[in-house]
Amino acid sequence: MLTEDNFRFARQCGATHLVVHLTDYFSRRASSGRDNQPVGGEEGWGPAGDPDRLWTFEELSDLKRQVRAHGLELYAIENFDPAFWYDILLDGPKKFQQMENLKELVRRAGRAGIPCIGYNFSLAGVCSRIEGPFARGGALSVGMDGVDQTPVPKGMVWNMVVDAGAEKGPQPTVTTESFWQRLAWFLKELLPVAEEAGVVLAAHPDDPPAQIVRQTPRLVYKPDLYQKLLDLAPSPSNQLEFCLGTLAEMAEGDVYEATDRYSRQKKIAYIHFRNVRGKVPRYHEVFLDEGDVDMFRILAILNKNQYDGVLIPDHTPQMTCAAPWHAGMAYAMGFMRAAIQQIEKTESRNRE
Ligand SMILES: [Mn+2]
Repeated sequence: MLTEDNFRFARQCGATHLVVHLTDYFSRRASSGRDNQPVGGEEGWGPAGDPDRLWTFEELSDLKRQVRAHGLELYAIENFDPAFWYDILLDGPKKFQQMENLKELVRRAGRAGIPCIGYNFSLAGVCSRIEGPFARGGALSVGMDGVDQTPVPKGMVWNMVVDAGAEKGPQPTVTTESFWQRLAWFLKELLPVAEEAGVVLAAHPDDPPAQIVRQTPRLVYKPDLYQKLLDLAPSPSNQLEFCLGTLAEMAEGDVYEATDRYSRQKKIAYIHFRNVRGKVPRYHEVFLDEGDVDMFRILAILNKNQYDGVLIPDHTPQMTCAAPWHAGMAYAMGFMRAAIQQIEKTESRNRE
């Protein structure tokens, strides 16, 4: 989707910055529309990328330049390809080599002028979701109806196949405590390199935020656990990819309180601006103006705490027309632009 037309589309929607995915989660869906959200199943979304084909400095800086030529800034890369770091997540034999590769990627991003990389430290990744006409007017979106506890098979991480030749059978289980230790190792190794490269590592919470999904532990399934992640490795490069939709789905905690708490600490690298109805284990993703969350109240909290970072629409419901994804994004962007302009107008009136 990183095409000239889509850069123009983003600019026309009022975007100033881009967050891009360089992992092709959709390769298996090539025939059925590449721009919808996959929900996967027991086989996940399909094959991950090539572990030996790291994104090169040239690719990253070319993309940065291309984006800039359209009046936009490339702010962040979202997610490492599961092929690059699966043994870091699994504590497998290739974790040391894969960590060297991630360090190299972080250095390349820094050198290319990309200040942020989003990640989600998770074995099962985004999974256990259903798809249906859940948003207003029957717009197609995703949700959850009970937690999938089918074990993740060997050779799969983050809902993608990283080793097609892996023996059959479920992955061995891991405790929540030892999975936190894997995250601690990841941060201890990568954060010093990120600091030196001028790159922020931004953690997405677990989506969906259930405590155990597909028999794997989740680390950030309630708002307080974001604090645990921050306190685990104090560093200016240890920040959050703050997903409002996921936070609102959490069975415990309060999305407004969390927004206040983490924006006050200046720990939000960027925000996924998304609305939902319901909570884990039963919720639906919906349009920004019809969900449980008062998005204006969120923006007022961010404004009070002088948040000046990036906000992006997360996934949106698909709209019934020739370009369902684009229409959904344009609708979200229009809502966001209007809400932000409203706050700016009120601010300047208050100053007068
Ligand atoms: Mn998100």
